[in-house]
Amino acid sequence: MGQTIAQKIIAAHLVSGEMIPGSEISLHIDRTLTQDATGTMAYIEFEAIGVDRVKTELSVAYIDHNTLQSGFMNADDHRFIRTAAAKYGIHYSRPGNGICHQVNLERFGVPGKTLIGSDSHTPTAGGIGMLAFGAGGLDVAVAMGGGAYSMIMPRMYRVNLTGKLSPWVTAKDVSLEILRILSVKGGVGNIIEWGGEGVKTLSVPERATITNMGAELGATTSIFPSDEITRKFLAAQGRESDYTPIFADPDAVYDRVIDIDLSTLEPMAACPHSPDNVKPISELAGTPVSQVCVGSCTNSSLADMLSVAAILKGRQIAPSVGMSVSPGSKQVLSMLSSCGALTDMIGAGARLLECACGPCIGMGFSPESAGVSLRTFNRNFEGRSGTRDAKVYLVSPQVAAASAITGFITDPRTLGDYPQINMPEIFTVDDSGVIPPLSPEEAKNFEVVRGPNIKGYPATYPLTDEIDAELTLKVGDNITTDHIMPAGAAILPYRSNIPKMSEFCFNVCDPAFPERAKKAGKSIVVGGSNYGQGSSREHAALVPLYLGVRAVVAKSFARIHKDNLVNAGILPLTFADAADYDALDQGDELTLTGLNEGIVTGKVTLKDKTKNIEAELVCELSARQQQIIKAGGLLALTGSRKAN
Ligand code: MIC
Ligand code: SF4
Repeated sequence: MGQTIAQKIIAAHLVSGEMIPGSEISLHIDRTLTQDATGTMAYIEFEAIGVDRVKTELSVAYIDHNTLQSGFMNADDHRFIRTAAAKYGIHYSRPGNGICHQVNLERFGVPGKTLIGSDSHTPTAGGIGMLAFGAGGLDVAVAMGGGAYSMIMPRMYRVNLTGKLSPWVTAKDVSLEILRILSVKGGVGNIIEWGGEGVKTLSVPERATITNMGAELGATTSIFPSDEITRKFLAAQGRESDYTPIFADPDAVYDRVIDIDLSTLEPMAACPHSPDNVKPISELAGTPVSQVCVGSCTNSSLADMLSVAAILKGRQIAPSVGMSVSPGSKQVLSMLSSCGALTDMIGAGARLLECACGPCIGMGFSPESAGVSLRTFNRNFEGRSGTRDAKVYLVSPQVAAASAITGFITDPRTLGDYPQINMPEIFTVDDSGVIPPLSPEEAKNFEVVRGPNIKGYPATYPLTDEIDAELTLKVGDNITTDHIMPAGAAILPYRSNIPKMSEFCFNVCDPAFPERAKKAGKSIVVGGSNYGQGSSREHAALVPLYLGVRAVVAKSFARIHKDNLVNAGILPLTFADAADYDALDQGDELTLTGLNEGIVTGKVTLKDKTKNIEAELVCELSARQQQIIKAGGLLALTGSRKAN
């Protein structure tokens, strides 16, 4: 039987397990990436594992999220990451060099290799044919130490593309179309492979926009074939020798095939507050806009920026609109500057921000009260922009630029002919923003520098047979990690300071939660379906752990968050009968019984002592995860193995 692209790469990296969907496999990881908001914790964990030097073929530490530096905290964290990178054999991409996923695509991505990154959008590299996964910091630390990365063998979905995008319709619209079809939970447990004749019409950056937003589907990852277009992109980056062709076999079998005819798509937007709330721009046209942001790891390539510049050229942004432009990398910015496109953008009134995540993660440029913000980003969760009542729409760079000019949501097709965009044959390569590590000899006497903001890993708890705890919080469906552990300029500087971060836990849902949880000492959180969707931030598990959360009972979990809960030693449980969710209320006294056996058999009983009722729960853990939970988390397990 033929194989899919992902099955070929998995087979070549399989360390243990069988490639049967639903069973656990472990993969050898060739490369890792971290960013600074998750990186401090990842390197604290790497140090705790106690390996002297990374064992991967390449590991890169990027600084791109926490670049605002209002106070010493972020700068101290950058110094910690820079010195840890130098000592442990990791390349350091300094602030200003660009957003991790964009720089990885340009300078490091290699078809056919495996990559894990402590950022949920790591699958962006699937645009260049890499098998790339978002993971918690601890899983990345383990991979840097030479350990395998475990996951449930995903099912294979194929999206078959035919036709060609019409002028003004873009890869972003393809991402929005698949979100419309599958929803934010439709990708859970699946790898999405893109294929068909239509693929040949998409450039590598366009493919990367699509694989990037596969994270919003909850997909394990997304991947494109590595073909002639990939080869040309690598050649333009001076890296043709990194090219290997990879295609699915013609008789590869998929669990589901979705057909999209590119020529039928039109410009679209994801409306507030979910990436799958998709509507055609034609239905939204005329809505007044107060802010437009171009950039993020989804849409910050040179091609994206050049099209925005071409639309803005010779025009002015509407007086009511504030527009930001954050090029994805130093390469993009310097090429925009040398070809004059930057002048066209700032001439039109756009504000140039640095090559970083910026407004995407609420690091500045928050919209005005109740403002309508059009963003070329990938997430529009409530409050993520930093303005609680803002309404964020996710759109293509073309829709963003057209709307910035008019001040209203605008169908760019009304602007007339699509401007001519000339892509260079060769990109300007300057890798001086990436600092290589010290040699093992030099590293011996080199000190990693920690600032006072770095507080270490919270206390962990080995599994007990019974957990008696209060239900301190009940939340609904599709709770994101931005609900559990919000980001933004005020909170992100404390990513290495869990006690301080805990003050903000679940703030979007219930600001009284941290105090209540602390008072309860031990607690259980109840959630709906797709609990923990979105980011890979393990802080959404570590902070609840610090606040005493011992178990989360939900209708279903998002993949990375479930892994992070297990790694933190928090028990993830699901309702055998989803209707039992309705019977539970905040404040109920709960008991989980028979846990030692339950984690093995998969059956756990929940007693609600307040209401005197019982519910059957499901505990779906692999044998490896059972060991982790018993020990009280992956770090505790690693420590106990070292001690024996
Ligand atoms: C995000 O887009 O939410 C982030 C910030 O990049 C996160 C990582 C983080 O929380 O640091 C992600 O996507 O994993
Ligand atoms: Fe950065 Fe936004 Fe991409 Fe996350 S989604 S990596 S915050 S640009």
